[in-house]
Amino acid sequence: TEHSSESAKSSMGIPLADAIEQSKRLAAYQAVDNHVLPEHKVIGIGSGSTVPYVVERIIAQGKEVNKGRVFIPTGFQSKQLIVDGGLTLGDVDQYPTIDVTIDGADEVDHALNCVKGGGACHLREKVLAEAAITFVLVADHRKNVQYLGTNFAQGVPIEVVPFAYAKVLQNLHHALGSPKATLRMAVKKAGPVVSDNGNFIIDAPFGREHMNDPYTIMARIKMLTGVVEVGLFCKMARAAYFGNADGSVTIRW
Ligand code: ABF
Repeated sequence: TEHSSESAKSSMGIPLADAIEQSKRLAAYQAVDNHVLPEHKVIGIGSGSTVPYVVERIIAQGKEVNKGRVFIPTGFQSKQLIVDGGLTLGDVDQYPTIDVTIDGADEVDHALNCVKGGGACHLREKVLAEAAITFVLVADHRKNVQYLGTNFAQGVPIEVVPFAYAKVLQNLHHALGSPKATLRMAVKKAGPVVSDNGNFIIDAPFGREHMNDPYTIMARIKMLTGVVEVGLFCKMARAAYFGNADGSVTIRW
C-alpha cells in the first residue's frame, strides 16, 4: 500500500514520499491557476502540508498582482507562509468577504463534504470557508473518497471549550454514537492539544451510518453545549483538486 515502506515507488517510478508531495503540488498549482484570478484582491490561505504549494504558485503570479492583494490566514502556519512570502497579511474581521479561499482537507467525499481539523485549525478554516465567495479544496489522491472515514480513521475533529470536554465526550460516547471519541493529546502525552483559540480537540470516529449523512451528525454535534466547531464542512466547497500518482489532477465540483 501507499504507506508500506519508504522505498515504495509510485506508478511513475518516483519514490512514494516524493510522489505524494508532487501530487499535492500539482493539485495546488491547478487550483491557483483556475481560481486565483488577477481581479481577486482578498484571498484566504488554509493550513496543512498542501497549502505551501498554493502560496508558492500565488507568489509566482508576480509582485505586480500581489501587491494589490491581502491574504487572510487560517492559523499560525498560514500566517507565517504569508509573511515569509512577502505578502500582505489581513484578518477576517477586517475582510468578512473573501474572494477565494484555498485549503487542504483530511478527506473529501463524493458530494464535496469534507473532514478538516487534523491540524486543529478547523474553526478559523470554517470561518474563512464561509466568508469566501469561492472555497476550493486541494489534496493528494489519498483524500479522495466515496464516504468520509474511509482512510481518515481518527475521526471528526471537534473543538471544545476546555472545561466542557468531559461532558462533550460523555455525550459523544453515549448519545451520539461515537464510543471511541477521545481527547487529542500532544506528542508524548504532554497534555491535551490546545488550538490557536485556547481550546481542546476531541477526535470522534463515526460509522458509515452517520457518514452517509455528514450534515445531520455535524448539526447534532454542534448542538452539544461546549462545542465550538465541528470539523465537518458540508457542501461548502465549490471544487476539489486531487493530485494523482500518475501526474494527473482529478477535479471534482
Ligand atoms: C488543514 O490541514 C486541515 O483542515 C487538515 O486537517 C489538514 C490537511 O493537511 P494536509 O494537506 O497536510 O493533509 O487543511
